[in-house]
Amino acid sequence: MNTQIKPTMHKGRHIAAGLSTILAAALGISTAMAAPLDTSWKMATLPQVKALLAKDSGKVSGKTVTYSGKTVHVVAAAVLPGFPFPSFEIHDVKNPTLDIPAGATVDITFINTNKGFGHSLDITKKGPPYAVMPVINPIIAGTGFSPVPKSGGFGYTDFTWRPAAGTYYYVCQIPGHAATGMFGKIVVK
Ligand SMILES: [Cu+2]
Repeated sequence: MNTQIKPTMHKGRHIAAGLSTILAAALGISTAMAAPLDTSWKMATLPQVKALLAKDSGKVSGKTVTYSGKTVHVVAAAVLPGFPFPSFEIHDVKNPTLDIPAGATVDITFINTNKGFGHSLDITKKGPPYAVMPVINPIIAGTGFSPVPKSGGFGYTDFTWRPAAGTYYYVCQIPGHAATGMFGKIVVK
């Protein structure tokens, strides 16, 4: 039995490694500036960050950002200058509620603009309160921990999410951040 299982596992690993290489090449991902063990983060200057933020496809009304269409683009920053630490911002609204139509494909871009601090944007069905050491389970989609921004460069990454109708939360999983308010609600209906 062992002799059959071992080669199969080996083969699976090789296929996985090959696929990620192909994907990285197809998406034009540069590994040169990314954090170790994670090749999905790209780097932007502040003007590039502002251009990315302007691509959010939602419309703001109070503390809610409403999206429409079959493909929506959410662009969130972590702690823009002038906002209280720790927080997310979309269209300069702190931790807004996102209203997303059911059936939409959601492209999410997350940019960490908070020099010296890591953040994440991860999606879960688990609502607040969150513990200081968050063990938020399960995470449905998200970025995982960002690189820590240094002078002049901010890490950003994208992921695609196809949610079923329901209520979700976007949270930062760096210890203490969700517990002190770094989260927001997502309503898909
Ligand atoms: Cu955070």
